[in-house]
Amino acid sequence: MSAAATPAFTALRFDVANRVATITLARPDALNALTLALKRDLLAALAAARRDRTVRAVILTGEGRAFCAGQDLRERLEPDAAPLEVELRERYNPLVSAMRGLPQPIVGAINGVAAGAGASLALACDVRVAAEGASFARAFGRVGLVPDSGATWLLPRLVGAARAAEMALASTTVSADEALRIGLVSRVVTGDDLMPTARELAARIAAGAPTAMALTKRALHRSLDATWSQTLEYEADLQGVAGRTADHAEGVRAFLEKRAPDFTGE
Ligand code: T3D
Repeated sequence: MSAAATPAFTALRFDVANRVATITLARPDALNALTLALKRDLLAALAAARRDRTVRAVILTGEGRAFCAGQDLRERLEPDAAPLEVELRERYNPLVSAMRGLPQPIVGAINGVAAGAGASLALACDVRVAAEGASFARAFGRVGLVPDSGATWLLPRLVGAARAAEMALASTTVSADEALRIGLVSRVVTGDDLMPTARELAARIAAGAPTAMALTKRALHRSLDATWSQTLEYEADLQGVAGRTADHAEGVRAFLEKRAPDFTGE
């Protein structure tokens, strides 16, 4: 994609390098709380990543000491703020749906606290790696709200019903180490190692055949609410699609010729 086609972002940074798009929420003074501008930018950044055929994986992270503190509560107090249900249907739901529907897998580099809808953004990533000082705070209860942006669906599926209920109802904050123990993240590393680790994971994803990666993401998502037999059928359908790609043929040739495959996305 040419630089001219990249939208101008005011509340985040969007960089593409080595087939990986990095989206950095950039309102550090407000712990990257989600304003209208940031939500608009994030949706546009996901669309830009989707359009860019060179992008094979995405990293989502935050600038400063927080990943994202959820809805910007100052903006909520403005007289023309949309009713909550409208805000959810028109902004938050499209955002987390765009993350889940993005063909390229998303690595969440959880650099600090992820609270409220910020935690929901983290949950909507495909892979999560956390810095030692990061934490997950449901936060909704403290401001008299219910978990949203897919949290009540994703959380029990990721950590089980009992822990999800405790986090959601008792608004307990989960440290990075606890998040690793309960399966909310797959790795915890030092703050200095966070972005290198996220880039390494993204590079491993980017080295895969793009169609296979996109279909694998789709199958993993679909399995969360499908039966065993539906999953077997779905895997067979997707394997049929992957098996007809040039990348599959290239992968087999590369294996037999004892060399690294050159996947083109075809
Ligand atoms: O439209 C809709 O509302 C839809 C629904 C959305 C769902 C939600 O996301 S509801 C949940 C909203 N988020 C929260 O309730 C979290 C609020 N923040 C906190 O609880 C704490 O800030 C943290 C636990 C995340 C971190 O605490 P701490 O002590 O490390 O930092 P701090 O001092 O509280 O915050 C630092 C600054 O960030 C501070 O600004 P200041 O005083 O230095 O100018 C603080 O006001 C600001 N900030 C933090 N979170 C938000 C925020 N500003 C606006 N909105 C925030 N959510």
